[in-house]
Amino acid sequence: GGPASLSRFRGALVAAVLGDCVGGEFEGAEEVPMESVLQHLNSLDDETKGTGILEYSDDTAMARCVVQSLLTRATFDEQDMARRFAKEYSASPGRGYGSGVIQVLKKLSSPQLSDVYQPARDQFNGRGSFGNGGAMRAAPFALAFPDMADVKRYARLGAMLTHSCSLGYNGAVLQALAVHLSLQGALDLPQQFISRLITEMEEVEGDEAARNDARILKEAEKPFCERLHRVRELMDRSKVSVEEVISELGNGIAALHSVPTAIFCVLHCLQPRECLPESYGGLERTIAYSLALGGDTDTIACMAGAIAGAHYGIEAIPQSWIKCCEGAEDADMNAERLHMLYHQLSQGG
Ligand code: F2R
Ligand code: MG
Ligand code: MG
Repeated sequence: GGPASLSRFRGALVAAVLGDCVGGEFEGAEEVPMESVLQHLNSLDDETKGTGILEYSDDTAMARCVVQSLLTRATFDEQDMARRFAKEYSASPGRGYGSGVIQVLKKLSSPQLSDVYQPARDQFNGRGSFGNGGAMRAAPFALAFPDMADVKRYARLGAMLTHSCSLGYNGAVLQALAVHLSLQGALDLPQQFISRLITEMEEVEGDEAARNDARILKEAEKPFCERLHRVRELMDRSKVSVEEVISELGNGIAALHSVPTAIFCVLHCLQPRECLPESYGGLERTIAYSLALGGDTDTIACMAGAIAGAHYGIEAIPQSWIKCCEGAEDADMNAERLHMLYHQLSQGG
């Protein structure tokens, strides 16, 4: 489809859920042979194997809250979103949440709470979380707001409800920007896509809070920009091993060690790769490759899935995968509603 087509919205939201559901199998594994990934993905096609339904984790649980809040309020409403996070956690606490964020979600359910951003600020002795929990649920901001300034502003605020460290919330901004650009068809020109992201993140990481956090945590002056430069370098190499990707970009639970990695997965899989079946299209390649990196596989595949899904559209996603994943059909329906909201807002509504 053309820029911001319904197919791209559906692809983004559905592939994010698939990445989370199929990635859960390998989350935390140090090494994941591609053979095991392909076996896992093949089992989704084989009804006789009775894979059953793969459940979604915190990544999708929180993204669903973001979606419902944006659709109900038709804008960003921090009180409403915070309430939904807290309610969702208390209804289903066993979705594999990060060990720190649980404290925030419990505090958010208190009726006495006056500032919904305060619990996040109290995390990690006042430093705030740099985990990827803000980024893993950032895609819906790009699907609701057509204006890039809104995408940046609201992805940041939405993440700050749980992640007050700039290395956490700027990961969410980067992820939302990647989905925003992909929706416009920007992945047709991969070099320009990465340059655009670097230019935007130069500005985002230029603020004082970000510079301060980077200095305290002994990271590069603009950590996400530095990682995006590494992504560009890896893209230019004729051959890249999984080990090199992990050592240059990471595969961990920090936003800095997973959002640029997810972006790399999408870019690397725009073309067929020797290690992946020829029968796979780009979306299937992206998900499979994300899982083969090991580490935080559900979250990296979820974020890569959202960016890739916005590029390839819903038609690229195997029906058998959709049928196996909890929440995928809901995501498809919600994508249609977000598409309507996006186009209403783009007409000034
Ligand atoms: N939690 C997991 N996976 C662990 C295994 C779960 C297992 N399947 C189960 O069911 O038990 N996955 C999910 O967590 C990630 C998102 O985490 P989020 O929301 O960012 O949480 P949190 O707690 O804020 O941060 C995660 C960890 O990062 C470290 N950390 C963060 N900020 C820190 C700081 N300022 N100083 C020191 N450490 C910091 C801590 O270890 C946090 O616990 C996703 O992968 C999602 O899938
Ligand atoms: Mg998870
Ligand atoms: Mg994870």
